Amino acid sequence: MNPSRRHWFRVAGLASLAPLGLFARRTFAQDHSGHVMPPQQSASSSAPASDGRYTPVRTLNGWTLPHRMVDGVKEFHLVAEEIEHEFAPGCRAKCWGYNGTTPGPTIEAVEGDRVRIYVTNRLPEHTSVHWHGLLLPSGMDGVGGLSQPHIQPGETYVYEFTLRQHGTHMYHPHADEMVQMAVGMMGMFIIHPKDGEPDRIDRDYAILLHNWALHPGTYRPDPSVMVDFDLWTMNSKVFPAIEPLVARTGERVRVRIGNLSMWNHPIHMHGVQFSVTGSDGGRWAKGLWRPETTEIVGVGQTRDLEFVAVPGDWAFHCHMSHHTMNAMGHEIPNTIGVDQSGVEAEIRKLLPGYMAMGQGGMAEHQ
Ligand SMILES: [Cu+2]
Repeated sequence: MNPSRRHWFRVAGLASLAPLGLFARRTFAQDHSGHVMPPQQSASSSAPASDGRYTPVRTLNGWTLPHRMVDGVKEFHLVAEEIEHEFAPGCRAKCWGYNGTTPGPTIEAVEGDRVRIYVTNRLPEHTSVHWHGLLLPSGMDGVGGLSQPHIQPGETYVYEFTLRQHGTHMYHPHADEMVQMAVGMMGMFIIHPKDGEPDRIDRDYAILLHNWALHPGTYRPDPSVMVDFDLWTMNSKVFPAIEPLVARTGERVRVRIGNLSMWNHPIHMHGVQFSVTGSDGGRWAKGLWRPETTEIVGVGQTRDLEFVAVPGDWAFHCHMSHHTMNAMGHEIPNTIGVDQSGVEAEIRKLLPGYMAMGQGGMAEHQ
């Protein structure tokens, strides 16, 4: 077992620290540095993330796609392309994403807006973009071969529709889905209610859940894997690279969670009871809200969790423990309780750098 394998065992998956109530001085401006931006957006990237009618969503470890106004239409430009992605320091892979990142940038708009979204394909194969959960004309639904021709490499396709709803939504290809989603092509699409919200939201966070089959010693996620994934991510990051949710005591916090992985995730929050207040069906009427401490976010679903921040450092994680810790390897011998003294030296003669691990449990990997 080489050192990098050992390091990979140390990265934890669907877990984040949520130091609620701790005031941390930090900027909430979206950082676009280093991302590939289409020329027409570079010229107008000063477009504010919010038009003043809502609290902008912050995508942890991610960013929000700037838009420009053209004759009353909000114009966005997504570029599908291969990228180099870092899940955590020392854990990198060739992935596919949008505008330089996985997940792609969050698209944010307001109910009633008309949006025009250019999609340029810089992948080696065709693609499309499906606006998951959005109510729109069939021809804008983005299913390659059904509602539109596929977008061929080098082509730019234009989607245009009016937002008839609000809620937490997602986007992803509906072309070679098994491959393109397995290697990171996805993003969130947030639509704020046009009439505002009865309870002011102080902090609005967006997290997209995913899983990856990045086998030890490989550099591209394996799209053929259906269940035994190696990495479980929040916004394509694993602990400790996942940014914390930060709030001041008493602030109202919303965490929007989308799931485009291949598993359902019971998302558990320490320290508070949250209310489930919305989904891709929109923001729910208050009579439908329910208090929980764990909410299953199923495959293809979104959920909005809201709470008032209390002081402390709190964990926020998927309760599938293999997802929390990142399983990495599968079908390996169970060495717990096995005396491995002397084995390491013997195996190192054949495999230099081999490290015996797991006699007392998995904690010695961490
Ligand atoms: Cu999970």
